[in-house]
Amino acid sequence: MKTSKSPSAPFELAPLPWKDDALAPLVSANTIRFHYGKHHKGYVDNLNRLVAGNALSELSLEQLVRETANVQAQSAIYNNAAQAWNHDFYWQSLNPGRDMQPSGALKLRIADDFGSYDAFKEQFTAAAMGQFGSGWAWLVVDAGKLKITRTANADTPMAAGKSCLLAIDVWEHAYYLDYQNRRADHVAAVIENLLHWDFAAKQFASAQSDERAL
Ligand code: MN3
Repeated sequence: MKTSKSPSAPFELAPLPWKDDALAPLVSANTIRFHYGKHHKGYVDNLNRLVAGNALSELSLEQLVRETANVQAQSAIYNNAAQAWNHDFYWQSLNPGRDMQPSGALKLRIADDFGSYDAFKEQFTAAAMGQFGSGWAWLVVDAGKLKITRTANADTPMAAGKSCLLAIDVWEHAYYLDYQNRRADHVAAVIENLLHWDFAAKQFASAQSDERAL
């Protein structure tokens, strides 16, 4: 956790958790270089410009997203802050090791809340495919249960207090260089091969301890 912020750039572009070719060929290094180096960086740079000299720059990124959600006058700050947070989260949701599967407590809860791992994958795919235009598909904990949800544009379940476990970016910039318009092929590649179940398990454990603390 940072304790002091740079006045000109209070929000930082966190490094990727793996090398830019780590997900290739399913997600190419070229896609990652544009997606992280141009799109994600663009959101962080815009955000820093928008909050320069503003008390909002003192907040953590998560606090800033929650503070500006649904505030019309701050929609530009919200959109860039939420996209900065969503992308940080998304990179961690992806795992260069292939074919990781849910395990332990999370595996049991997937069976309880979705019926089976296959049913979970079907619902996650349907959410990613059913998002019209730009947005995100999510695995979240909502009122103690695992749920699949989707959000449009920059919106994020985190703003509404839900605990996120995994995200899939379905903006075209996430897949167009590799798959052109074939979102289904990209989504299948991510869900079958790239989901970071150890990260999801860590998020799940922390969501449960947050709930016990309530
Ligand atoms: Mn994106």
